[in-house]
Amino acid sequence: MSEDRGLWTGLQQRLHRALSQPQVDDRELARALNKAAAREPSPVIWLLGLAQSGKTSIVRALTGSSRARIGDGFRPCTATASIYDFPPEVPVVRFLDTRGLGEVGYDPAEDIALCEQQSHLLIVVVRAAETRPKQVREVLRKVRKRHPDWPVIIAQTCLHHGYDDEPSGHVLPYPFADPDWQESVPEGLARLLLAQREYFADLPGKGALLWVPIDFTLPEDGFEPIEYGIDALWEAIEEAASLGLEARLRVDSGISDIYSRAAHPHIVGFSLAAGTVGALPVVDLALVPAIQAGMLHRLAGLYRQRWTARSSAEFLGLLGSGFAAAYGARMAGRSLVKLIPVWGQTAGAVLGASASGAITFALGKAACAYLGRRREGREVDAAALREAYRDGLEKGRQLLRQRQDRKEEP
Ligand SMILES: Nc1nc2c(ncn2[C@@H]2O[C@H](COP(=O)(O)OP(=O)(O)OP(=O)(O)O)[C@@H](O)[C@H]2O)c(=O)[nH]1
Ligand SMILES: [Mg+2]
Repeated sequence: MSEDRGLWTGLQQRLHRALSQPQVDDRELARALNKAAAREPSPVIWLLGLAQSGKTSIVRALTGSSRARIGDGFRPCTATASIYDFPPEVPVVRFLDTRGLGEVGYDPAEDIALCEQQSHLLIVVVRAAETRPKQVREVLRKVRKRHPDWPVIIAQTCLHHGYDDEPSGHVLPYPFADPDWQESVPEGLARLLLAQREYFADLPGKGALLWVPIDFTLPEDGFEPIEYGIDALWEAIEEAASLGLEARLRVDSGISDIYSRAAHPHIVGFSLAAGTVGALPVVDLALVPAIQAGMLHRLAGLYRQRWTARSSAEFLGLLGSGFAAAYGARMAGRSLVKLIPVWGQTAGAVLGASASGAITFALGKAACAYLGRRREGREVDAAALREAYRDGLEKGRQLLRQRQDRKEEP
């Protein structure tokens, strides 16, 4: 255990050193992130739907990023599909958008193959008013033949186009989880949704088909809420793939500060990367401080600030010395050793992953507390910072544990 303590102290010293530089070593950071991405590729969500069916709107709602940024971020990855990494530098999720679907003779083989290489989730996107989407059904048939077990979410979009003529808002509370939903929604809409479900009824395969009616409108459309059905979509995503995506992308609704909301998925991405390179061989642990320093610089950017050597000194000073070492020792001494009876390679790997990831997450959350105060021109309070750090350790540990648990699932 004393060896462990030495290890963590060493890492902390490296972090101090990395942070005393005015800039991040971008090459080192890229090397670390690439290594992490190669070892632990992020899940892909495949959005299958015709042009203008609402695919980008789903990406926007799930990630909270702007339409323009999403548009700029998509890059071609197969002959007929493009991919959007979110967040771009440290993706916690990737969205595959099949451009070729509307074209005659579109062959989904290559897109299917890409999804097969990585953990995946298929979301079919169809406008509710389109009751017989033939092309989509044909492609889905091919996918299900090849992968009868893949669960599929079918998002039925643009619901209000199916509302009756007199002006009416969305039915609230969201009724579609209720088995008798037909009785509470406008008749015309119920007819459309059921017709569409019937049209897909004879698909091959036995994986679940999860139907999720949604309406993601613009504020000027005058519908409330503008992301109608988003909770149901999240639920379906977790049910279909248990990727833990909601925790990775969505911040507690209690946190209204837009900066810390925007920072959250970045912190998750850097923490998962640190967790991956922290999982042995020990030589790669040396990459963890590079990732942490990179994260602090990027977070400062999100808060429209610069992370300087002075920020580092102030931040680490307020955080108190020995934060990582103490944590490493605590982890080694307690929870994990109890969980894993034979202290061996596995334990070391899990410890390295969990601790590196959790510490990174905690540093990120503490940095948000620091940057948020500084942005408002307020004095930074050490107690608040340490509290954010402590809380972050716990949440970060959960995040890493969830990933570990998923890997151990049969
Ligand atoms: N009312 C409503 N409008 C939607 C919904 N989803 C998308 N839209 C609107 O429909 C249009 C197309 O939506 P996008 O999300 O860009 O659709 P897309 O599938 O990405 O389209 P392409 O990129 O052209 O293939 C936009 O004007 C959206 O604002 C929805 O659920 N309800
Ligand atoms: Mg689009």
